[in-house]
Formats: sequence, structure tokens, C-alpha cells
Amino acid sequence: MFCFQCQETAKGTGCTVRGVCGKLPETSRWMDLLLSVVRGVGTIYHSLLESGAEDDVTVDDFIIDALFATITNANFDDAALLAKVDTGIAIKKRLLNVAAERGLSLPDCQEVRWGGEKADYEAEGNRETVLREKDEDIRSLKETIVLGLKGMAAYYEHAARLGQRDAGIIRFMTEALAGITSPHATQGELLQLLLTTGKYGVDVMALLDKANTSAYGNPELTKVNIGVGKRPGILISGHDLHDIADLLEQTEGTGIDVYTHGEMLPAHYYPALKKYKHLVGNYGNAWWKQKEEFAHFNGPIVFTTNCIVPPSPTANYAGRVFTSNSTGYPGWKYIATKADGHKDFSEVIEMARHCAAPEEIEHGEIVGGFAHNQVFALADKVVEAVKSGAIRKFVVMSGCDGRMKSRNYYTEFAQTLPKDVVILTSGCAKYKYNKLPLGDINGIPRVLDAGQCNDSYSWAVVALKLKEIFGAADINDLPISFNIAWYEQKAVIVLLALLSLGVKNIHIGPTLPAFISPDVLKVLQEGFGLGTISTVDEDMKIMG
Ligand code: SF4
Ligand code: SF3
Repeated sequence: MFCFQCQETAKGTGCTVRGVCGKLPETSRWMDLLLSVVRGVGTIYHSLLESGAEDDVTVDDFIIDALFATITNANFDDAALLAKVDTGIAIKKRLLNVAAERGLSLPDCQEVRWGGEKADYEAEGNRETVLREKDEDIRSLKETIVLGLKGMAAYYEHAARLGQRDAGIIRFMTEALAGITSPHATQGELLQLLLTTGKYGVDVMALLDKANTSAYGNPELTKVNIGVGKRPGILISGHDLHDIADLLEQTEGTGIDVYTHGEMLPAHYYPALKKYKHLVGNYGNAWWKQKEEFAHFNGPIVFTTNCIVPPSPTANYAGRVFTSNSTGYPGWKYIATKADGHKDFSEVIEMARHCAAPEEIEHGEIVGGFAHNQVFALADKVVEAVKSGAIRKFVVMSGCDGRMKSRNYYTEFAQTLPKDVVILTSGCAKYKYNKLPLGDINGIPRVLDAGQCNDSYSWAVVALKLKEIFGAADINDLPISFNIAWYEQKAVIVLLALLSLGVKNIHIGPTLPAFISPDVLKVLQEGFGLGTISTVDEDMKIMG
């Protein structure tokens, strides 16, 4: 196996024996195979669309689901991955027939040529690894693009489930898949494609923002309980708001409480979700602490997206975990989406009835809900604080959390920032500092949480608004620094989106991605001032 897609990759270069995340070599092979099928399907579909063929939702959904399933910590279930390969091959055959009927000549590449015989799955999976591309810089560009597409697919899936689709985004994704599949793509072409990926990253985050806010209202300032109640509970993790909406509706009046975990915390900020009294609180911290924290929850746990951590063999909760959407874990029950787009959580609810209430692991409250609309509602106060000098600076600290000790940097950074600096956050990165007593500035909390990682979009919207209010010529003239923590591939699309908006001098950490080659890094440094973190003291001089 070879996988270098996340920040925790072995030795900072690539997992070759087994994933640090727990991914086994077989699973890695089936993911490589699935990705090669997606590249094949994407390439053929792109040619068809270019020749005037109609969009096909079945193909769109396959591309989205397959890319999403290969995101770090999303799916560890070989059978589920192979079923997706089967689906992809059936789609590919159908598209090849349509292309033949239209007399279309298709690009000549392995992904299009491969016949898809089951007997060849293993050999093809072994051949189609990241290392199939020999040139380091071309490989780097192609992989960065596909990792951005994975993040884009995750956000697109959530938006589509809420009824918001965008044919332009899908068309771009097929163009990008065809681009990275081509054996003839040049460095210049791929670099252009990479930057365009960021532009569509903005579009997909805007689409999801529209989907979430039109379904559940605009996030609003909310205090979230981090303690527990006395009734049995269901813990729901991941990013899919449609799923928690279904769960809240189905658990209402049953005597069972619902708790959010990890990236589901922002569900509490949405009016149409926070209205449920039995949405009791947020349990635990970021994804990587789940093994310890789930052991105390006592009730069923539902994963709607990544990040899953493989349980230890003696885990007391292993029989109580369910997955949905693109996620999967061998031995855990999968809850399918019904034809009407909803899920039936009755088995989860029935299980909860027989469980004890959660054990309290923390006590208190956290505050969030500062997506763009709420920040604009406070705009006068914020602008006044900036003008009076009470707020001197903003630091965007969005992104992911992870288990590396070096990430304590972010806690320390937040603690060390001068008292006139406000932290703008989103994603699970916030768990490094959202429970610290960092205080407020004239009633404005010093940590403003917009929501999930995709809600980094809110900070782009806020930055553009500030630019307008203060009449700044350039977004980079504003007193805003970007200190982004990354782990998995949604952070890749967030980063590419920020670059496409013209944001310069972004610091990403705790380490630079292994998939960025030295030459590609040089281009990003020279063009965008992209860099990594150093020590808190040193970085305070630049960003504090
Ligand atoms: Fe390694 Fe990360 Fe890939 Fe898992 S996702 S195999 S930890 S690089
Ligand atoms: Fe976290 Fe997995 Fe990335 Fe949505 S839950 S930010 S790491």
C-alpha cells in the first residue's frame, strides 16, 4: 500500500505497511481500485457531457459517494468498498455503450481501457496506486487535485441530500478527473486545474451553506451544554445535518436524548435543530479521542461521515455503533438511505431504550453559532471594536484536530495571543481551545465558532464584508491572519478555496502535506506565500 493523503501519514512521507489511521493494506488496495474506477467513469462522463449528453444523477452520485468513501477515516469496510467498485464498473459499461452509440472517441488511458473483470480486481488495485505516476511533481499535482475533489465530494453530498445540486460543480469534477487521468497532462495544465479546483471549492461550500441555512435557518449565537442528562442517549457524529434532523424528529417524545459528537456540534446552532428540547448537548471532543470517550457514553453511536477510529478489540461500545452514507466499518450496522432521502433510525432508538444514561465526562457550556449571518448581525459592534482598537486583529484558526502531540501548539497559540485578538474558527480544530477561558472583547467572545470545517466559507464571506466596510483594496490588507490546522482532505479543499479567493500567507500545520512535492511547494510559496508553522513565540511575531 501507499497512502500519503493525511497529515498523520507515517514518517511524514507515506503509510506503506498499515495506515496510522488503522487502514489495512487490503482496504487501501480497494480504495485505489475504486479511485481508478472513478477516474475512468469521470473521464468517459466528461467526454459525454462535452459532446452534449445530458447530466445523469446516477453517475453524479456514484462519483460523489466513491470519492467521499476514500476520505481518511470514512470507510474501513472492504465489502462496502468492493460493492462501490461493482457499481462503478456497471456505470462505466453503460457510459461506454452510450459513447459508442454517439460515435465518440475517448481518451486512451488505462482507466478507460480496463475491462473491469472481477478476477482482475486485485491486480488492477495493485497497479493503480498513487505511485503509478512516476514524475514526482506531476504526481503531487494530480494527487492534490484528487484530494481536493474528495473534500468537494463530501460537501456536495451533504448539499445534494438537502436538495441542492449544481451541474456546474459536477462538470468541473469530471473535467478534473479527466485531467488527472490523462497521461499527457503537463505541469502547467495541472497547476491551472489545481487553482480552478479551489474556485469550485468556494462554490461547493457556498452551495452547502445555502442548503444548510435554507433547511435549518441561519446559525445563531448558542450556548451548548457539555454535560449529560439522566435519560438514555444516542450520540451522533460526523457532518450530515440531514441525518441529525431525521434522528431528532424520530426520537422526539420517546424519552431518549440526542447528543452531538465532534463535527456535529454545530447542529446546536441551527434554529430548526436547536428547537428540539431533547437535543441535550455535545459529548466529548474531537474525533481522535473517541475510543476513550465512547467507552463512557453507554448508548448507541451513529457515524454520518468521517472520522471513525477503529475500536480496540475490547471496546465496550463496538456492538452499539452504526454508520451511514459513505462511511462503513466491518461488523458495524449500516443504516441505508431510503428512496425518499430519509433514514429509519428505529433500530438505533430501540437499542437506546435498553441503555443506561451517559456517564458525565465534562461539565459546563461552550458558545458558538457565529456563521456569517450572526457575525453580520453583530457587525456594528465588531466594526466599532475594530475602529476603537479594542479588536486589533483576527486570526482564522479553522480546520481539523488530530492526535499528534505537536498540535498542542494550537492550544498554546490560542492562549498566548494578545487579548485584543479574536480567533475565528470552524471545523474540529476548535477543540484545541474552545473550552479555554479566553474571555471576550466588549461582549464579543474571543473565540468565534462558525461551525463545521465547510463553514470556513463563513470566514471568507466575513473577510470580504470587512474589506468592503473598511474600503480595503485587497483582502490581504485586512488585519486577518490565517493559521489553518489540517488533517484530512476536506481541509485540502478549504485551503484551495482560500487560495482561489486570493488569500495570501496562509500558514498550515502542524506539518506540510507529504503530497506536496518540493517544486510544487515552491510554486505555492512564491505565488501565495504559503508556509507552515514554527514555534508559538516565532509565529506570534507574524500572526499575533
Ligand atoms: Fe496513512 Fe493517513 Fe492514508 Fe491513513 S489516511 S493510510 S494515516 S496517509
Ligand atoms: Fe475533523 Fe475528521 Fe477534519 Fe470537518 S472530523 S474537520 S478531521
